[in-house]
Amino acid sequence: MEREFDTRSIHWMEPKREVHGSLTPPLYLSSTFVFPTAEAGEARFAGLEDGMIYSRLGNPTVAVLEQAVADLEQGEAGLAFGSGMGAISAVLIAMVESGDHILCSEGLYGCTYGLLAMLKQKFKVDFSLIDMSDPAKVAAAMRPETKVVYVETPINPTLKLVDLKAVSEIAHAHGAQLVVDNTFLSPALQQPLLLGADVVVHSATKYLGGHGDLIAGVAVGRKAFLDEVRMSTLKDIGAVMAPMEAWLILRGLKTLPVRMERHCANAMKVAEYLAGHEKVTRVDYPGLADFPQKELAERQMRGPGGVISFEVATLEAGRKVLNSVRLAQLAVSLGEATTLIQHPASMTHSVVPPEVRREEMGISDGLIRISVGLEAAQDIIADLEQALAEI
Ligand code: 3LM
Repeated sequence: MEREFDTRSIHWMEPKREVHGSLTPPLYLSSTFVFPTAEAGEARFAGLEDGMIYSRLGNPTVAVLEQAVADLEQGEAGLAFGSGMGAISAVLIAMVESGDHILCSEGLYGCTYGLLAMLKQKFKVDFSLIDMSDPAKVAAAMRPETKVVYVETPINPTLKLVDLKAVSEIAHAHGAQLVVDNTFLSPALQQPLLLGADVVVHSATKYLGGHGDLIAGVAVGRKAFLDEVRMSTLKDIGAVMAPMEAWLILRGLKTLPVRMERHCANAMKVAEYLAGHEKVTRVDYPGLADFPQKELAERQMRGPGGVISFEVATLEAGRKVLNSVRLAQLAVSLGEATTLIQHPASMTHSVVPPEVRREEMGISDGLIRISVGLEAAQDIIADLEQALAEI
């Protein structure tokens, strides 16, 4: 019988417990691996024999992490990277060539936008951002040269959602692949491969690791495709995950479902508090009763996640809030135990040209993003209460 997600997030080690029966995975801090014979070395390079070669091409500790995340995302294989951007760039570069087009959700993490702008300028790979709330608009925006549909859902930082099942059907009908950035929810709350996505990418820096102590990325999808990425864009561009990072993420995975439950419960309380505050003019959070895509959130996600965006009347008022918090930490990143608060327009999305940011992505200058942590909800609320009182 297939075990439940909460069990699988802890019991990924058993078949691999080869050294001394160690409960946790051995940490192989080795850059290279000794071949038993010249013939074995040759066979490993030719892909005719399994076995380690060099830690840029694979590492036993990293391999445990790749398998564990693939299992949680219900994919055939996983591939680890030195950062979320390492995963996103390697996957996209492996999928496209000059003259191709990438169709994207209207909002994207700032550096993902930066990568696409660079691919367009230097390598003639075009991209467009479109509102995907109506699948008909996605179908209309597909071009003959569209090879990839690239989606964040929920979108960083506006929390708008994309219907993955509908969009995957459109992408496949046009011969394109769907890549989904699942960073904001983690596989505990959303499993895009089961909804038709071809590849899932993660900034493992966030909820997968969960403790704000590392930078890492993972991609999950079909084994044949990820083998190709491993031996091309990962191997030759080289954004590899270090074994220590893999080990720390494996430790984080054991508490992923429990952490996500608490992130969601805390964020729900904070969002409801913010929604009722007279100085808060807008709150975006998929768990709120009046969230515009409520039906989709309930159909596609197992929980609304831990990130909330909200607005206050002016940019100056927003700065006041950021400078007045005491418990929440004024920092970018998200998905860790500590509550983090930041200003997308001047921080995470500052690389996006202001007109694209405001008009296409819907990120107003007054928008504040909060990654609700695992502290007691009443303490997070009390902190926001005193900070909002400073306006
Ligand atoms: C942030 N985000 O604060 P790394 N995909 C998504 C992300 O949110 C991120 C990445 C990929 C933030 C980082 S801003 C300088 C700090 C949806 C990162 C990239 O390469 O692991 O950082 O992941 O929103």
